[in-house]
Amino acid sequence: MSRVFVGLGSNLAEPEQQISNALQAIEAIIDTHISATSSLYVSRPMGPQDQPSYVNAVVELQTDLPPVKFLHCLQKIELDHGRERKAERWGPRTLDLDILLFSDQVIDSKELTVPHYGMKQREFVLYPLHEIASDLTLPCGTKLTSMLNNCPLNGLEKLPYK
Ligand code: A4P
Ligand code: MG
Repeated sequence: MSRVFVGLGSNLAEPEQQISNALQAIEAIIDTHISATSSLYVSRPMGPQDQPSYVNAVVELQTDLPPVKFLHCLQKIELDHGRERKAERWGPRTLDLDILLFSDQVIDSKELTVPHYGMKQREFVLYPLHEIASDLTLPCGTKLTSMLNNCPLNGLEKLPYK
């Protein structure tokens, strides 16, 4: 079993519902079980500013799948939920699922970079991650708490629990 963290993001077509549907779909991946889910957070768009705010969350799960196979399962869920890949970098999307951490593995292949390349700077990743795994340390030895201390909230807000 590998302990995995996945970041979820959406800013189109009822983002809260998108995240909730994605959680169900992740739980349905073979040999995979969600063990913790953060609150939902509203965040300012990173990248082009002429797009709606995002809803973000992070889940912890246990899986028996190898990393690339697990990535393909996530990509299928993105497509099943109306994700269209457009040319604009960091443009709006119905659903984005990023593998943040995969146990203590360091992966740098054409398809997959783990830990996720942007996670150390992104408030919409670090704060939800801290909510469910406050004592986490990255494979490089950096503590989550020290990354948080260097990461302003940038308007990030927790949504009320539904
Ligand atoms: N890939 C490599 N490593 C990974 C990984 N760890 N997890 C590859 C998932 N995929 C990984 O992804 C492009 C390729 O990355 C995939 O084919 C996969 O093989 P993509 O989902 O097609 O493209 P993308 O998501 O548009 O690009 P990118 O650069 O990954 O964007 P990000 O980093 O996902 O950022 N603002 C707010 N507030 N909240 C957000 O969640 N998200 C983005 C997208 C922009 N602005 C945002 C947010
Ligand atoms: Mg992505």
